[in-house]
Amino acid sequence: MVNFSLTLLLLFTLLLGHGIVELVEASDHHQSADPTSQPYRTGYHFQPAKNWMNDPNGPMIYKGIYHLFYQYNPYGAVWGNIVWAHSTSTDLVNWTPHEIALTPSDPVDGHGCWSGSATLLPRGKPAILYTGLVDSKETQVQNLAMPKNCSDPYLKEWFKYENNPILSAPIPINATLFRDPSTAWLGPDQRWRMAVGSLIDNREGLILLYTSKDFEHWIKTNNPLHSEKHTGMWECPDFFPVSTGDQNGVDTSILGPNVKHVLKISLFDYHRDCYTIGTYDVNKDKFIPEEGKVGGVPGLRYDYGKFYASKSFFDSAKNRRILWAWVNESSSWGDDIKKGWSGLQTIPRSLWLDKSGKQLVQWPIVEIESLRENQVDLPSKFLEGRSLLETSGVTAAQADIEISFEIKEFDKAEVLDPSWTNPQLLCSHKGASVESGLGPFGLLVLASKDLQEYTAVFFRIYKGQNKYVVLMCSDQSSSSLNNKNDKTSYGAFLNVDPVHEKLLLRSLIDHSIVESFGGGGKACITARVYPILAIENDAHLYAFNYGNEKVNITSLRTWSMKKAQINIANPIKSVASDESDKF
Ligand code: DQQ
Repeated sequence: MVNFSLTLLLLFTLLLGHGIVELVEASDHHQSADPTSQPYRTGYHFQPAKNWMNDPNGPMIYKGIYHLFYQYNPYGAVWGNIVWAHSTSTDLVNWTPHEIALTPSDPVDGHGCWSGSATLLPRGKPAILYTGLVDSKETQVQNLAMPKNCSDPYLKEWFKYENNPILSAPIPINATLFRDPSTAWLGPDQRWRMAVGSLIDNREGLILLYTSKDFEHWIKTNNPLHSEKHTGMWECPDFFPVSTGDQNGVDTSILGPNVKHVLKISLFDYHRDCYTIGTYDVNKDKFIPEEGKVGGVPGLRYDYGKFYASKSFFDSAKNRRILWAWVNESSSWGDDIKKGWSGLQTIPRSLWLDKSGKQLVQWPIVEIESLRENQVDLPSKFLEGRSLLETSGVTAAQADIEISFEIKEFDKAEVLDPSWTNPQLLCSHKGASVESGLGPFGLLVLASKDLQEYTAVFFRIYKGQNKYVVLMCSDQSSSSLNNKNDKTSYGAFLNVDPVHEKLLLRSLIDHSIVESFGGGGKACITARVYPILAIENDAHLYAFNYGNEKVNITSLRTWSMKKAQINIANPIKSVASDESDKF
């Protein structure tokens, strides 16, 4: 196999000498790096000031304020001592930290306050359902918590319902495999429904369903909402309707002919978030997938990279459904402890049903564009085979880039072997270093000047049996000279027709995270990378084409991203009120 770094390095020197590599300069203005920041700390992704963070919990909008709770270890940068930490925002971009919302207390959650969800009850009153760990054996129960003061839009203080737990594991469920209550939805019979993740008979993942008239007393339905054999434990279920007519989100309780339902589960054994689109029969309380299996591998995934334990909520202020997910580190525990923190949340994504009705589409919330500055535009141009194009004038370590490719000649496309059905495997066999007829072409991000380090996000086009097949990859194999990191390559087949459609790619680059959206959000891949050379102002950004056939860049637009104010302000004091809320 060709050593791509070396090849690109030689190619780069050669082409630069011949004036073939262009430097796209729009402005001399560079955002100066914050000298106090660590190279891997992000500028606009949600993370606590320090320590460990995992799942997003209970996202909601209440009295115009966005809330995000999250699984947090107050004492260190590794998982443990789990509480519900809490932050709020008015724009989903800048976040203010609050006091911890839920801390362990015997007997209902003395060993941990694990994941759960928020539900807005009639008259808008919020309630949290979460998993409590009652002993050191990880016995799990479900608990209810309510705000102490509903007139406080920041919902700073919470109390636990006096009759907790509201649920213990039913026979024959193993009580250590019973967790993560979903946002509840209200049926036409005026009963609430709540989904809980579980496992039976060793390998059958399932979603237990409970109903309640008053949100306090819950009864298990006879059948699970859905189950599948040989899939392992299902964590963090999310169940919600999506509109079939437009991109608007809908409230979690909406039923009817204009919606389909989405069931998302987090597959514990594979550490991936899978979903299926289907119909929900509210009378039988059954979810019927339209196609395939929710726990199938390969199946539909929100993100084909590092992305887990996601949770969505309906943003009634802007009529959209927003998705959050935990992005774990790819570094060693030792390095996490040294840097003092671990875990990010994705940029919140709007999510809707694709026109085909067969998959979801995701796109970073529009508010994130308020951080864009120093726009650099490149007019349409051909990128010859085996060439590079640098985009300068932006802070390449903290940037947003959108590129669009058009393909005119398909003759050189490699034939797709019918046995190549696993895109991730294909991307790891055919990384950015392997040239072919049509591709790889895409972006080299967080790249060092000499290309010893880079993360490659790219497309390859194959000749399938009766159509062209587009593969999207995120190749981390050369992302860092530090070999202790997990550098797995990720991949997805992208459901676009390159003959009639442009190939769109957007990447949000933020020091140690690269979130990429292919085909306008039809396939998403998130990667964590820790370059040693390509940090701060030494990071570079290139468009590249390592295939034999030229491709046309129809547009290339790049922005520096400003730093967001995330969890650095002092906690907001709760709004004084005489009102003492009871459930
Ligand atoms: N994380 C939580 C659990 C959940 C898991 C514990 C998913 O409730 O199942 O921190 O990452």
